[in-house]
Amino acid sequence: MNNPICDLYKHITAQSIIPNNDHDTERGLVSDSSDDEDQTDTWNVEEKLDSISVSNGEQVRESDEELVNEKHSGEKESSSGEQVKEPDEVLINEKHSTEIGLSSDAETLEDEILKDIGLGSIKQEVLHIFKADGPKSAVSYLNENVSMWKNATVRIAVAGKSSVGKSTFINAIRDVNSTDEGSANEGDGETTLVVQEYRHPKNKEIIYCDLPGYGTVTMTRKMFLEKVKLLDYDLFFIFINPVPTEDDQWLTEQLRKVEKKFCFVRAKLDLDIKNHKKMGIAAENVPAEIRRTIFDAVNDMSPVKEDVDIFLISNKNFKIGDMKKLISFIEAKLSSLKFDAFAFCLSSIGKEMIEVTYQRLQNRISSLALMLAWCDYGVLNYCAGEIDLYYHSFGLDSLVDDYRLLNLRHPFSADYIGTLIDRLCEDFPGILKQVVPIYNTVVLYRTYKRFFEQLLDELKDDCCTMIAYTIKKKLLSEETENLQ
Ligand SMILES: Nc1nc2c(ncn2[C@@H]2O[C@H](COP(=O)(O)OP(=O)(O)OP(=O)(O)O)[C@@H](O)[C@H]2O)c(=O)[nH]1
Ligand SMILES: [Mg+2]
Repeated sequence: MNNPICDLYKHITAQSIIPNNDHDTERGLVSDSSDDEDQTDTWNVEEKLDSISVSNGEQVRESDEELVNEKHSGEKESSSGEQVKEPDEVLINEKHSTEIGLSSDAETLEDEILKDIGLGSIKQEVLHIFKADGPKSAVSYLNENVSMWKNATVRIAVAGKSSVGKSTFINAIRDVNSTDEGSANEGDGETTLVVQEYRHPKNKEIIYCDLPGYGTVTMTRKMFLEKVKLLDYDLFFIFINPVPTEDDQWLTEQLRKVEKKFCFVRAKLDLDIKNHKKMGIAAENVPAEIRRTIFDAVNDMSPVKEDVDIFLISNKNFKIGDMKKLISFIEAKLSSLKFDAFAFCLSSIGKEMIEVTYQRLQNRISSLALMLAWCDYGVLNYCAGEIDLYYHSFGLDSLVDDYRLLNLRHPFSADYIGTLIDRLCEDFPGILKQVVPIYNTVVLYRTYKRFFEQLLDELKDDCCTMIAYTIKKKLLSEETENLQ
């Protein structure tokens, strides 16, 4: 059977093997970071992989005995709650299984696939393709499954009258400051007559479109419909304040006609809470009151009493109000593919959003691991690409100087990603001495899964540390500005 060990083997022989003495699991996948190296390199997969193929060193393990005696810490629970075997233990079991032959591999793999909830609805399909057309076809299918989000375009229309917070929202959700290049002008009160597109800095295919105002002399409803092609958008956020206008209501009718999803968004909740506090009304009662006022207005205007989704948020602080619910609404309305692309750009806007990004990345691991286990070439490229995606999605690839202060587990640099890949290679011990003639697919599958699950958990922790630090730094600079 073909397997990626050929690639890993090439990689191992090309690198001098890092002594294994300190690779305990307390600090995670890699226990130490090389402080002297330039950690600010821009990561380039091709470059790194080129550097991997430079040959030197040939330190190998001495004996089978050494392999079996190697330190391991017994069974371990993966983030999905499943019991995962340590590689050495798996290896020993597999060694036994190679003595009795590899015929059980296919059966064990089938069991493994069927019980893996991470594969979701595709498990039957994958098995069918594997059995009918072999591992190559299964790899193509899985590759498409994990890569398709890259082709997704998400267009979110942001509509509403002037000063309701559209531009501020478009900046905040993209983690763009009002002074940054590509930011939407906040508070200028200039009504735009064209659709203005704002692309996400992390993924240019996530596009927020600031729609022109409607129902004015310069932009009649008819002109609006000519200019704005409603079918071009995945979702519509209609910003309102304090309640929807008749023009907003008219827009919802147009959207219903063409079966486009929309919701009302009411920003500035922070201001409402502040103002109500001054009047002696408890903060926790404010959202319910605002919501009731909006529902009353909607019901008065609309002859058809339909449920409408309303989200109360603060563009100045996404922790306040319904931002998480708004994200769940987006998840429910977008295809899974599009939501992946959307979620991979979310983590930088707050700790609550990190979880969304994390979940979507975690959902990929089973498909990825199975693909790698069946893959017979390009494994290192896939692994590097996945690691790169984690760093990028968690915003950990743009750290410049500050990370040194944060003591992150996996500080970003091209060299460091090479070290992570080295560690993955070390998860296949004994290969150089051919203690095990061949790794079976189940071992590979479990090992890849465990590696990516652990790395993802640790990078999520790094992301939380970084976001907490960024928020603290921002608050400090605001305080300093206020004092001046
Ligand atoms: N406190 C607070 N202020 C907000 C919030 N959202 C927007 N603002 C402020 O409200 C003002 C108007 O916001 P914009 O985002 O420019 O409004 P807009 O809907 O884009 O307005 P036009 O471009 O004129 O259509 C700005 O001064 C913002 O700083 C919010 O959630 N909280
Ligand atoms: Mg604006």
